[in-house]
Amino acid sequence: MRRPVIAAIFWAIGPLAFAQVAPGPNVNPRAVWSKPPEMFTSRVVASGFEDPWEVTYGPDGWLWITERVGKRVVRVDPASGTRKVAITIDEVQQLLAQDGLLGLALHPQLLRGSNYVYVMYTYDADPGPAAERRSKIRRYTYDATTQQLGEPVDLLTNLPHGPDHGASRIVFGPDSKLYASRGDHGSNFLAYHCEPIRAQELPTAADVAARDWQRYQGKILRIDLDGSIPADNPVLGGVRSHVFSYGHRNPQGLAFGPDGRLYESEHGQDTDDEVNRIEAGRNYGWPLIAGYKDDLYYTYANWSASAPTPCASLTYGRDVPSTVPRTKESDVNLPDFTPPLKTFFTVPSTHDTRALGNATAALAGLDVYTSTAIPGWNPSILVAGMMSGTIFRFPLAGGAEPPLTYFKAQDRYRDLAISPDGRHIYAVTDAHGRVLTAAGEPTTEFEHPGALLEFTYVK
Ligand SMILES: [Ca+2]
Ligand SMILES: [Ca+2]
Ligand SMILES: [Ca+2]
Repeated sequence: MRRPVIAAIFWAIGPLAFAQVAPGPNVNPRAVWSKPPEMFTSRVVASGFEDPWEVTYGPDGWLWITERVGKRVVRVDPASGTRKVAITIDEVQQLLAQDGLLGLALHPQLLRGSNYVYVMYTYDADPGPAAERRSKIRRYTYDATTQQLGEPVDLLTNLPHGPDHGASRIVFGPDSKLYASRGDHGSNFLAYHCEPIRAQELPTAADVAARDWQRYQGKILRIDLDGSIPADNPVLGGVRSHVFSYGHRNPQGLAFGPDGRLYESEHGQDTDDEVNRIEAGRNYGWPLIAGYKDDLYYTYANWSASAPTPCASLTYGRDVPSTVPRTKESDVNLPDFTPPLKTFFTVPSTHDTRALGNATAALAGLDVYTSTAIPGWNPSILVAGMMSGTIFRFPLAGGAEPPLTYFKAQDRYRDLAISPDGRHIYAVTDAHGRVLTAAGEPTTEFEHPGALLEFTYVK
C-alpha cells in the first residue's frame, strides 16, 4: 500500500475529460477545469492517514504532516514513503468535522539551533466531566536523534473553537512571530444559524486583562514566540491584542510570499471563497461583505436578530424569513475594509444555486510558489480546492484572469507543500466529505482518501 505508484500523467494521458469552458450564466465556475500547458506525473507517496490537515516540507527533506483525526504528527520520506510518528498528542479532543490536531509550523532554524515545532489543536478545557472545546498553540522540541517531539510548552491556551469553521492554520513569519487563523465557528449557518457571527467584534481592554479570548473568532492572530501580545501589534478600537486582522470566515490557508507579505485563503458560504493579502489592522469584511463590495449574490442575513419571531422558531434555509434583518454590502461602511486579491467565485445575483450548486471551490491550504523550475510560475499562489478537487494557480499579483486548475481528481485537496527545488508539489487529501466528479456532480467517493500525493513537473 505504501509502494509508490504512478497514478497518472496529467494532461498527456489523464483519465478524465477536461472542459475548457468560459463560465456563463448556466455554468458553475467551480466545475470549470482549465487545461494548462504544463505536464506533470503524479504518484501516491503514502496513504492511510486519518484526515491529514497540514503538510510542510522540512529541512530534513521529509514531509511533516498533522493527522486531524489521528492526533499524530507524522514525518514521511517523499522518496520511499517511509513514515515515522514524531508524536501522538493524547490531549487532542477530536469529535467533529473541524476539530482535532490542525496547524503545524516549523521554526526556520529547525536542525540549525532552534528545534521548535508549533502545533495548534482542540482540547477539553474543563477539568471535570463536562466538555469545554478550546484551542491552543503548543511548542514542542524536536530531538533529531530519536526523531521524536517532546518538551511541550503551551504558548497560548483557551482560544475559542466552535463546532464548525475552526480554521487553525499557523505559520512562522519573517518577523519571528507566529500567525494563526481563527474561524467564525460556523455561526449564522446551518445547525448554528442562531449563533451570531463575532468576526467583526474586537477585543476590549477588559477582555485582554482577563485573558478572555472569545472575541478572537474570525481573526488572524499575531503572536510572540512565548505566546504574548507583540508590542507592535495593531491597536484596534483602542486596544492592542493578538488580533492582526479581522472579518474572516474560515481561513484555512496562510503563507508568506517572497515580498514578506502574508497571503490567506478562506472558504466562502455559497459563493466568494477568497484569497487575501493580509495587512495589519485591516477588516476583511465578513459577514457584512463577502468577496468584493459589489452587492452580487451575497446579502448578510443575521438570523440571530430575527424579530419578533425568535431565531429558534425558524427553519434555516436558502429562503430567508422576512423577520431576519438583511444588510446589503453597499449599505455598510467599514473604513478598514480590504477586498480580496481574488475570489473563487463571484457569480451574478441571478446564479441559480438550486440548479447549479454553491459557487465555492471550498479553499483550504495555500502556498506561494517562488521557484524558477516551472517556467512562468514565479511567483504564483497555489491553493487547494476541496470541493473542486483541484489545485488552483494564479499570479501573486492577482489580476482579473480566472485561476488555472491543476490535478483535477475526485479528491478533496486539504493542504499543499512545495519541494525546495520547485519540481514537486505535494498535497494531502481528506478521508471524508464531498467532492465534484469530472462531470461536476457531487460525490463522496474518492480516488485517494487520506493520502499524500506528489505531482512532478515534466515539461
Ligand atoms: Ca502546507
Ligand atoms: Ca473578505
Ligand atoms: Ca460581494
